[in-house]
Amino acid sequence: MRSTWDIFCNVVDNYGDIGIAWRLARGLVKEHGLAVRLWVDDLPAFQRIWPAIDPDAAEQSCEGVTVRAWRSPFAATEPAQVVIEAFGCALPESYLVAMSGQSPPPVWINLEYLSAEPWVAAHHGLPSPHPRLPLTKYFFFPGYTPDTGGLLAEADLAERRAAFVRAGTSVFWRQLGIDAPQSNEFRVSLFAYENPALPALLDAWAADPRPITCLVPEGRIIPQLAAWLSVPSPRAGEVHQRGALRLHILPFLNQDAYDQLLWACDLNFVRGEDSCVRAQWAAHPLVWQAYPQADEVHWEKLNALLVHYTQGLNDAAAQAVSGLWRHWNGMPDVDDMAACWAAWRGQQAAIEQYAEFWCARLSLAGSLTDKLVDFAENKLKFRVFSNP
Ligand code: TRH
Repeated sequence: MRSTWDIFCNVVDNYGDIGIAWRLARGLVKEHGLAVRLWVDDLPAFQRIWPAIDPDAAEQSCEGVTVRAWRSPFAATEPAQVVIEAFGCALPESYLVAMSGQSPPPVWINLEYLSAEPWVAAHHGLPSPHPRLPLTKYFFFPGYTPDTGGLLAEADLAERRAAFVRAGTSVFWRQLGIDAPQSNEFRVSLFAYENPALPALLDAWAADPRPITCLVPEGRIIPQLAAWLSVPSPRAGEVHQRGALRLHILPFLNQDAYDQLLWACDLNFVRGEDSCVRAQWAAHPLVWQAYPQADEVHWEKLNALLVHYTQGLNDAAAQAVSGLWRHWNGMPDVDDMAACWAAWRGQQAAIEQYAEFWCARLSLAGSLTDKLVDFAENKLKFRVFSNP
């Protein structure tokens, strides 16, 4: 019999939490035939990445997933056999008590944030007993190596991307209301947090010898763009030209269309967690802006991914990638943006070639969805044996 799963997602800010929870929920249903309920405390945020979501519905079915509004107080609910707490969101107390009253209790897993830091593998899968209730929570760490929880990727992702590339991107651009690229044009997508390095990057693009088109889905970076362009807040559909740079403001896309944008661009500026992984799966170069944290903790995450990502690049290309990523993340002791961009441009061919290789290599980490199902099912089996 297929197991039942509850995924709890508390949207802290931005779209990464719900983006990952939704990707996982869809994968569990589509690829493993599981019965999944997804509890979300901010349905309007969910609707931005998946417009079919009704932000007012207490319960709805979408892509085979039962989506429930996570409201307070939490109505009495029979817990599922597997309970996923996304990113340490605290489960409702009444639900925890209901879990502890079940025999055997559910398999309880905290899905952690992704990091390339070396300590991740040692912490993956560790148990933590609840201080009061007879429950054990397990920590599941996504990661870039086979000894971690792996990375989210649909089983047919590579195939869909290859079909998209084979078909050519002109239909996609037309749907967005944008001309197909000219032969010497360079296309960049830009998804970013507010960033003091942005004006210098835009200056460098405006001065580039080749035309650069930058596609910006509406979001947190817009006020800075407005300031640089000296225009009132630009809206989706607007186009602005400054020197070699043509800027298109796009509506915020649904998650699948955003993937296509990453596949269609030559370079993708991404942020946080989910878009960073999607850009790596896109097999094009990327520049990652880590989610800013207190005491610059995110710089460690950035360096860890850089070490991992650049290990197969030649020295000059590795330096060009590191320089641009580090400057974009405000790290000290890096050249100015104009020099970082020029260095990156100088190594572009090697970096592009490497992105394909990296994408293929990434699969070695394993599919997070498959690993999570194996992990939970092993625990479910063990529970049956230890609770006859
Ligand atoms: O939105 P984010 O900044 O999310 C962040 C990080 O995940 C961070 O780790 C977390 O701690 C913080 O939130 C609270 O970036 P991320 O992770 O890339 O998530 C963005 C999601 O939005 C992703 O699923 C892709 C999706 N997206 C669209 O669906 N359409 C779009 O147009 C764009 C730009 C993104």
